[in-house]
Amino acid sequence: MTREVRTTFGELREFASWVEPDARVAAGYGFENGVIPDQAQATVDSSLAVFGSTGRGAIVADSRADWAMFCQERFGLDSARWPSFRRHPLNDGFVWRSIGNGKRVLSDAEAEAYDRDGYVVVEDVLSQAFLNEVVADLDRFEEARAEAAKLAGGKNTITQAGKVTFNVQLARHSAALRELVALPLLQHMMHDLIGPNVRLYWDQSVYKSPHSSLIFPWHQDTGYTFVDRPGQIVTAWIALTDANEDSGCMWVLPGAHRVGPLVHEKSELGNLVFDADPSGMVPLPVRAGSIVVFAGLLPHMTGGNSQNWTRKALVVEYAPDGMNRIAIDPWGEHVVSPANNPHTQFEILRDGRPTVGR
Ligand SMILES: O=C(O)CCC(=O)C(=O)O
Repeated sequence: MTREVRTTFGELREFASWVEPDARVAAGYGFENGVIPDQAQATVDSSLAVFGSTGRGAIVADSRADWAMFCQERFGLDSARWPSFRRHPLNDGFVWRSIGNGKRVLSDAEAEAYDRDGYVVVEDVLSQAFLNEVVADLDRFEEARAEAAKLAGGKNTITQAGKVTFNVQLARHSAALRELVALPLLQHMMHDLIGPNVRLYWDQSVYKSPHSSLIFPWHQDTGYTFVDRPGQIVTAWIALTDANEDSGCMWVLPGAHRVGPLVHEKSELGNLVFDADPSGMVPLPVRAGSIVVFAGLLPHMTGGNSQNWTRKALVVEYAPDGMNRIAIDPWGEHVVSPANNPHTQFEILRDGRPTVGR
């Protein structure tokens, strides 16, 4: 059923990323000098298009995720295109900022894609020889992790023996991993996406066992710990083996990063942001050695692995130097702590210059 909501342009202008209609479009509606006054009447329909009161074509036909969230929160209008978004209580007026000028490695088209969709895929970055070196190191930690999970009755946090294992903050223990997280390509890409001062924020391996139907549910990487600069966290998901729809590749909801931090529910499988698969989800199958680079705010999930080999991936998150984590204590007070542990969150770029890996 089509629903419509009556409002004014003044109210629509409260949407922080509101873009004024082209002056010619506005003039075509009879608004003098192409300027639409705040008190002019408007209608928003269930496709989230905006119409002026003269009833001609749509003045705005934009259904970006942040606009969808504004319409959900303000008018109770749900769009067919987007899932229902539940804002994190600390997400007070988040606005997505586009990447500026002065890029080093991203082309304009890639920067535009990251801004619009929240991700770019960089194919075939790592040689098989280097992959072998990294995987050999990770496999050593993996055995210990799987053993610890077995001793804990098969489950240790979100690791489940024989199904999926997560091994966290290994860069401090492995020279190959330290080389990987500070590859010049990644350093320069983080310069383009984050800025001149960048730290490693988090790293973890994720192994999906053969014939494991476990999914890793829809979440934002910022959905585990709230941070004060969520729009600047960037994740590099590095495929250490091939990853496709049958072996547990990455799935994303393009464009949904623009809504900022969302509420996550805790589940056995991990924190989750949507109960059901959103209709706009897309798979990102990649060959071993490729990297999916995405915004820490982009909702994503991985599927099960029906193959007879282990799907291996490394998640590396980067953040601007100076970023803080914010937790809420039982008395409702904010507990602020800097994400700058020198062993696990070391700098990779200072004033635009690589600090490690050279
Ligand atoms: O590699 C996977 O299967 C899941 C990775 C992921 O989304 C994460 O660790 O946040």
